[in-house]
Amino acid sequence: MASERTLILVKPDGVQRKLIGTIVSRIENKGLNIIALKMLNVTAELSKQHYAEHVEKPFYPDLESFITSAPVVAMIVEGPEAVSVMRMLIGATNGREAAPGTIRGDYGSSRQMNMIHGSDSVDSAKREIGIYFTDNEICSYGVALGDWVCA
Ligand code: YYY
Ligand code: MG
Repeated sequence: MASERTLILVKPDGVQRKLIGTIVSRIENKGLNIIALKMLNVTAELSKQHYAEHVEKPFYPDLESFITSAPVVAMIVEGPEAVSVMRMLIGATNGREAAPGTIRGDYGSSRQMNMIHGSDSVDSAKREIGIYFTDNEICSYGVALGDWVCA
């Protein structure tokens, strides 16, 4: 089981709706490690870097307006198969289609305002982590309970 890192954002709607703690709790309860965390304002330039695969799509202008509209919380989450585990916790893109029990399924009913971003592959995660964090902002550490939670 490979340990992976993934880039997670609590998006502007998640921050505005006071869901930072709820989302952090879900990640911690799952047994994954948060190894970097900060609040920041996403600029238009940062948005274009992050969402490079979507920049030419019709929904991109609205996505950029939304993601730059208020602060986000960026995190790096580490653990066994962290990329796919976080995508499962997050749920489908559209909150109306996301399964109950997932973060998007439990808290949202919007396709655009879906509260949380998670990298979709190990390669995307590496790229996105490099956009949001410098090496000296990352604190990788072990936890004594790790073998009991994620073995
Ligand atoms: O990875 P994920 O966030 O689940 O979806 P993506 O297909 O990568 O799209 C990124 C982001 O763009 C999505 O979270 C909502 C928004 N979006 C949209 O507003 N309208 C669409 N038709 C597709 C995506
Ligand atoms: Mg995506």
